[in-house]
Amino acid sequence: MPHTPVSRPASAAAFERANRVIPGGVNSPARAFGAVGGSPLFIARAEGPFLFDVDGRRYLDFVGSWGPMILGHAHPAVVEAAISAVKNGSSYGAPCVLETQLAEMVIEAVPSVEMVRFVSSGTEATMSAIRLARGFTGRDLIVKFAGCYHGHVDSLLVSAGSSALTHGVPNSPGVPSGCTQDTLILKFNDSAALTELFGAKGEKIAGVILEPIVGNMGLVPPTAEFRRALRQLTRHHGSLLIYDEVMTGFRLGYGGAQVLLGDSPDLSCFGKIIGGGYPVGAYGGRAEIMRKVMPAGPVFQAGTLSGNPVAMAAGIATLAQLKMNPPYARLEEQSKRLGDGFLKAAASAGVPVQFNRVGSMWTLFFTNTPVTDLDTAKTSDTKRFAKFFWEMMDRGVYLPCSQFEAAFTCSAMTDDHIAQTIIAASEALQAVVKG
Ligand code: HOZ
Repeated sequence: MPHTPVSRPASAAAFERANRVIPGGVNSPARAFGAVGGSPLFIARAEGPFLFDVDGRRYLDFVGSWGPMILGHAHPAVVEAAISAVKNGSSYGAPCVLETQLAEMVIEAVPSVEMVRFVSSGTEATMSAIRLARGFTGRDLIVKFAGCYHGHVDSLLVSAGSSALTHGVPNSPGVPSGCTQDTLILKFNDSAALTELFGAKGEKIAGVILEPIVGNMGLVPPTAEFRRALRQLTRHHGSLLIYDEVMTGFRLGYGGAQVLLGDSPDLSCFGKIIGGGYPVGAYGGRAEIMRKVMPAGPVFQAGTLSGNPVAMAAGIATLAQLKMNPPYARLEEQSKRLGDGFLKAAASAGVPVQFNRVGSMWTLFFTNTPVTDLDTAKTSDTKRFAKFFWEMMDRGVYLPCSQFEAAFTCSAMTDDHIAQTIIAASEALQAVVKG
């Protein structure tokens, strides 16, 4: 089907205006379209599987606010819960029962978590988890993997994925070398390097943090051997294994990646879905570790808006929906169909691609090299990705604006939406070949 590039004057004007008062016009670089060029969409509203921009155009949304919107936008049960919570006041700076209720739901769903502490973002969750790992073990070293992104914590902003990678600053200026000198970087899925590092420094390693299924260099699953090595080595050396499930938590099954994989980390970080679209983070794990957190123990961590009642209510409503009416089997089936359609379309257009997927998280990489870590992710043709991105946008499909971000299918999508997306992708891939 022939198509003319779409202009979006209202978004372009809104971006220009924002650029005058907000650095880069956005409040998080992932949104800036830096890797694909042009102006980001300015969103007027969202409903179900759709975003509506300020130009009045509608898009099928495969970003879902970078993960939280598994039920689609403005799900009636979540809206109702948030409205009734906000009517009771927006923030108390004092405990409320909603916090305990959400904590109980997380603990019930995730066997490795016996106690949980709520914070306000994924960044806060990972920052607090590594502080706790250090406080608990009395050691300093933290191991992370190239291409994994754990928010913008100073000590973890090394070889970082997500927008740090997209914008070419995997090690940001402004982070003093003193903050990162105790962070050791390894290649994801490299069990041999992990074994060697633990052989040399195991007794000094406080913890190993990873996205168990990575979303922040595009979707990259772990090998079984890598996961086994992680658990065995950390256990043997008394280091804590920390799963950053900010993206995967309650996304890849009720609980998260660890429930899907049958893994048992010592600490886990959550965010996104457990706040139902409101600002939330959480970290949790075995009670003996969590009892070191102040005021139960000496490891300091605090926050005025931590356990915010509106966010708690939205999180409770979201988890209740996911438990009562689990969407996971259907998301798996639809996302698989989408991937099969993309692969068929790419083959017929003659575009080499890899489709990496676990459940409803996926990435179409523009490379003929299987993607298993950051180096292989970087073999992708990002120019082809950018062309594909805009061709999809112009056909009403909103994808993550970087090759190095996972896309998300949501439960509000119908079989027709999946079929329309495959048709859009076939046309877009033909356009990619023409350049
Ligand atoms: N953590 C999100 C997915 N990579 C990005 C969100 C953001 O940085 O705005």
